[in-house]
Amino acid sequence: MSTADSAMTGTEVAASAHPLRALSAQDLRAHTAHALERARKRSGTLTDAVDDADLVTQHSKLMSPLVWDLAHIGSQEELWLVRDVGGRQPLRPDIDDLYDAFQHARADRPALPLLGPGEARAYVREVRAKAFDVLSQAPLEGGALTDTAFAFGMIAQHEQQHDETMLATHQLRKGDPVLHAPSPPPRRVGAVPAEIVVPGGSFLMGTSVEPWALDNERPAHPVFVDAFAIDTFPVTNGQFAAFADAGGYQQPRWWSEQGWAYRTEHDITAPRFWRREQDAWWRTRFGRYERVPEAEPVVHVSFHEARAYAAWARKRLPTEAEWEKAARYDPHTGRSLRYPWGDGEPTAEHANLGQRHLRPAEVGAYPRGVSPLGVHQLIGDVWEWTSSDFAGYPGFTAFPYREYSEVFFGPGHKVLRGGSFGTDAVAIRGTFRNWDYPVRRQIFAGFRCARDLTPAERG
Ligand code: AVJ
Ligand code: FE
Repeated sequence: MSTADSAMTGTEVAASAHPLRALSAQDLRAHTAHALERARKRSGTLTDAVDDADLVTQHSKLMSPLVWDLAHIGSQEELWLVRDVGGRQPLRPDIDDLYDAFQHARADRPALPLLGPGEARAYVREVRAKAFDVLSQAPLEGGALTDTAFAFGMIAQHEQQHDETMLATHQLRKGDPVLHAPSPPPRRVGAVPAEIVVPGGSFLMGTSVEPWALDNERPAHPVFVDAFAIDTFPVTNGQFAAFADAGGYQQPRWWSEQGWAYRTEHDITAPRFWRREQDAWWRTRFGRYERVPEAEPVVHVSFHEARAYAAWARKRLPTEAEWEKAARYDPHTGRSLRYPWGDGEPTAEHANLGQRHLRPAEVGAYPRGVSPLGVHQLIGDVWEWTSSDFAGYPGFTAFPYREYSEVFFGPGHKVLRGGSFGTDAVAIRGTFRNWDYPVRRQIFAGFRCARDLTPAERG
């Protein structure tokens, strides 16, 4: 960007000030190895929690057997790190096709001649040993794949993304609890306004300097966003229950045509995993049956349900640009931050991430995660549906493969932002973009509302 543009539309973190770029080659290798090890520890937790029979079972037509995710994690690591970056011989060229997500739909994967649990575990171990060997020798600058260890960061994110998918499979599985974690912190902020006004004007969306950002987050580009109001917190279970109890699921006027057709066809009357008992809503959560906690963000709602709630509340969903401006824009400097709280990496004090807890935290639980404008819990807890279709930014170039993002661009997928309690820190940023079909509910998705300003508020 030219200096004149920067002055008008703000900048992002200086490339030289980026925490990863400031590291020595040795420290960057250690940081990268740690990210890969953290992902592998989590994959172990998710797959060791159940027996072998369970690992090869399909718990839902929407999901793969856990053993498929595990070997697919290894297969991608082999393709990118061992073969591509490392230039090494393939370990298992014979299984490439089985673990190519584009060759076989999730529903068909159990019928494939997959590696068994023991074979899959041995395979990912062998791949990892080779990948670490490649990491110890690869130059971490120069080529686009190796620059700042990009491909290694991409693979750590890929494993964490599948770990979140496996966590969603756990939520769908029947039976007693097998995953355990402490409760998240309670609300820790006092009275705050219900909505925050975001001033109109340009801000810098996306990134051109974030070393491990994926292709769809690039490049940074100025976007004009009109003044609007956004909810301080994600919509809670208590608020969403009010919509359901007021007959929101029975009244077509709150729904889009597509949403109403979907609601009717599947007879949807509440968020997935909820059940109405005599006088209260209950839910199943990783094998536990419990009262729906009012103060937590609602989770397991589709885009269509989110949109209907917003219409009922006389609001709307934010666009993706609005969400990102609320999260990153610092009105004091005009700069776009890496995270709502600043440019520093997420800690346990900033956000509910990384499966440290098996649920979203109450709204107000993360005072240190607040954005400069005063918006809370944009990162962590629940993915947030936006009203935007998934599309490439101006100047988008697919990298390193079209099948990560580009083949999903179009009106069929809606963008989700911010990550959930099941998203690892390596796989979320202020610029990170997730996407899914508007009917999906098994993901850890909720939402917050936005609205246009009234003429009086515009002044
Ligand atoms: C970005 C979460 C939509 O899981 O489908 C995993 C990530 N891409 N393997 C997905 C991904 C290839 C992707 N999402
Ligand atoms: Fe994948």
